[in-house]
Amino acid sequence: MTPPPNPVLPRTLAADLSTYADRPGIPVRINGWVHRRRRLSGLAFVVIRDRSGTAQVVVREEATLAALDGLPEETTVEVAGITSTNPQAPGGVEIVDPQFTALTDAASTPPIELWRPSITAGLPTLLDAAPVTWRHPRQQARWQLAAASLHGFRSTLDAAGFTEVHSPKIVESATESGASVFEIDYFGRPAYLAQSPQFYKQVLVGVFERVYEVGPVFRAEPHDTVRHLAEYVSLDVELGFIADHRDVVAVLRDVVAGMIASVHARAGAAVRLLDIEVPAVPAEFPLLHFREALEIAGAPADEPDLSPAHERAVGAWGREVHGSDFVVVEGYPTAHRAFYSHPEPHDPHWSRSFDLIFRGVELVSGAQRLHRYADYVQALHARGLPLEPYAAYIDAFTSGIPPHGGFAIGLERWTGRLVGVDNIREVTLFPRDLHRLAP
Ligand code: AMO
Repeated sequence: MTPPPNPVLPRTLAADLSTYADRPGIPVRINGWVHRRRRLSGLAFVVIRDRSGTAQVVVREEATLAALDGLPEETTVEVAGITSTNPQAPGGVEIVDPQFTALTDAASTPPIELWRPSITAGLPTLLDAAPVTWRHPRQQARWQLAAASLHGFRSTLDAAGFTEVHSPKIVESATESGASVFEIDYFGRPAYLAQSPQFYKQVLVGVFERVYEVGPVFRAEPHDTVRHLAEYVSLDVELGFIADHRDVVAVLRDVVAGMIASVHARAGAAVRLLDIEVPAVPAEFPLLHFREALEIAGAPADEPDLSPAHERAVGAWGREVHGSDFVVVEGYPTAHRAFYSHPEPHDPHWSRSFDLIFRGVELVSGAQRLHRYADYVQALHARGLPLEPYAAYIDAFTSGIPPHGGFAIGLERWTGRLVGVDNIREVTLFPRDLHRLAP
């Protein structure tokens, strides 16, 4: 019979064992996963992993050595033992004279050896066994970068007078006309999974003036690409009383700077473990007109949009000419942006829209929006779109919505570029795509 978990000693986190460096001989309790067992003759080292890092436990007693056979890697355990100074151990302190208590049944063999410093398994293996493979310290570090970025996004906007909102994900019309939409059966009538919070964030400017939302959005992407998912996390921002889209770009710059600051402040260990280069954020993003971007990319002047190859060329230009990982391209052709985009008043062929290219990949789309009811009616009409599915949305523009604009950052693209992986599935906890619905 194993003794019951020891409730008397408070739990110590692995990372906090270092505080015992000058206090050997103190009883401590840690909880975690068996990360690795290493048997030598008459002795074993057991590495325990918890949310803070790893701790080394040294086993010498016969019965405990024998018990280790029943505690394979990934079993969760409680370990009560005594602190001992050892410069070789993580934090300079290890635990000796341990007593192990299994908190679960013996774990089955993980699909990858989580204790190895690097991961050699291919992406399908990582994704198929995601609940376990995310435990690898390098995988955890990737998500820690995303989590720190989310914190920076929120705290920057909170400090700038924005209100966090949540909008419905079951909606009655498509918002992003170019992208495919998932249709669902909503109590016997058709509805859709929201492609973005676009309409809601705009009408909420009429309430709060400045809003943001962090949430899932859905795109029925029929293509298998390394930068598209069927469900992703959209970081949406919308603000009122702007002069034009440049005011929105200025907020975007501060938001990105806040995300980077938070990565340094909250995910420094992840940055070091993954050895990534965290970008510097310039005081202003280098900015190109769409026409200039086409020229730089060597594309014909009548191209309607930037292809991935064009974006890479623009990204290379930003690095070479401005030493910046970020470039804003503004003034995309109005006809090829969403109907809610504001045209340039003096030359309506071009729009007051923009994209942010981060390390050669489109990370953000944004724009000044139309804010007058009559302009919406005209824009929908010009595109041959019916008014009726948009009625609930555009009616709001009869009730005083100020000139406004906003943007959306794709979280997975952000983390992917930060870490330097080509496929955004590598930084998505449980990706959804054409082929994947589980885990
Ligand atoms: P857009 O459709 O360009 O704009 O999306 C904004 C950003 O979201 C990311 N993104 C994706 N990430 C993963 N998989 C996808 N299928 C996918 N599609 C888009 C990209 C992209 O730049 N309503 C507008 C935003 C706005 O104007 O405020 C919109 O959704 O990083």
